[in-house]
Amino acid sequence: MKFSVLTLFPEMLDALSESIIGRAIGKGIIETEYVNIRDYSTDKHRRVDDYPYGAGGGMVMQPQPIYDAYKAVAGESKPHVIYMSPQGKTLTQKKARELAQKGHIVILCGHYEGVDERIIEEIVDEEISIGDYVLTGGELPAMVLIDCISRMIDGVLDSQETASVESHYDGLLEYPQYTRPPEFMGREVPEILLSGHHANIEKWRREQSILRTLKKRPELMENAALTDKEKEWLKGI
Ligand code: 4G1
Repeated sequence: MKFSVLTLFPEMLDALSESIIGRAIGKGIIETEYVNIRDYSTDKHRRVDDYPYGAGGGMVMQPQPIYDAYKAVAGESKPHVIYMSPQGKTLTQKKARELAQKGHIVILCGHYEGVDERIIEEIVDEEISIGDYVLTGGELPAMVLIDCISRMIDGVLDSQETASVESHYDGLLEYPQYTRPPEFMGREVPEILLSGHHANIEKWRREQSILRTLKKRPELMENAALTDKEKEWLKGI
């Protein structure tokens, strides 16, 4: 998988090279390129933004430098183009899994008041948001998207990590985790975890996952993968 990011702040994306993604880049499973849109400005002062028609304040990213940067990374092929935008559908694990099947993804990051609408019409296949809050630019959202998609690509996670994702990603929150020491500030690790009885531990963890999802994020219960037995058990609570 190749990710091409069109941005005014390419250095921000360098942080991705740390951790899991850095390892995948090293292995050659993932390729990244960060293209500075400003390098494609034809303006003598390298400007990439201008005042919005109709006034209203703020600045808008001009279409020409973005289009030329896109042409430079697209080459002859037709990559999948995503605009990180508050107007997009919120990113989900399902969407990340789907995008992990693409071969080349181009990600456009906005700044100021966003991009000229015509660039969205001309090159963008879909808009994706990472959530409903105000940010300065699309770079942090692009990094979130790349991290999330990369973890779904074959060979990025080792078999243990993949098993852990698969067993945990059933739409439920994770069960509580504990490590040493057995007592901290007078708080003890639940006895069952020290029992060594694996079947009981699995059952307890599953119950904890369901109960804390119900308590902390009840809206997730709609799409959670529960067995008929678990649904019956829940009715009793
Ligand atoms: C109106 C948040 C504006 C922000 C309403 C999540 C946010 C890109 C994202 C904004 C951005 C809301 C994202 C806002 C983002 C142009 C440049 C858009 C930065 C910009 C809820 C500013 N996921 N925000 N506008 O933050 O790009 O992807």
